[in-house]
Amino acid sequence: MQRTLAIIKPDCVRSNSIGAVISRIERRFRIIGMKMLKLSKEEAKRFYIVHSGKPFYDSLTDFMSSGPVVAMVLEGDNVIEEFRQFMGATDPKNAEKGTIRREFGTNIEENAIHGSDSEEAAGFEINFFFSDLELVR
Ligand code: 3AN
Repeated sequence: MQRTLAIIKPDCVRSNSIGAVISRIERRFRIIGMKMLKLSKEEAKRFYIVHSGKPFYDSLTDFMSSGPVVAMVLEGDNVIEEFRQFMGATDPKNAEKGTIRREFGTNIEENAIHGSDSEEAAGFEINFFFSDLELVR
């Protein structure tokens, strides 16, 4: 059994699309934890530390701390890869039809949703947002 960390990003919260996105997620995946919060700039920088050398790091962390997000933990066989497929490509204009980013994303930065890209990332990201007590067993 695998776990992944999903985040409904600030753009998607601002467009009042939380319900629509969660509804789609729960049709396909098992949600075992969920919370709404607003990251500070420093917290966003810590969360995205793997991108600290990239030219978009400052802008990305400004965006991710610009408003509330909804963080979720999903559990299932191969959930990391399946949820990545479900989100669609990073740039919404390259994302397949029917994916969350294609439907709800605005551009390569404001792309509606995040999903962990490996087991190592999922471990770090789940611990970042949730304690064991906050996950349904
Ligand atoms: P993904 O979320 O598809 O795994 P990553 O890990 O390459 O994409 O990038 C993390 C986040 O950084 C993306 N979700 C997006 O918000 C932002 N991002 C990625 N590439 C760019 C870029 N070229 N310009 C601006 N923001 C970007």
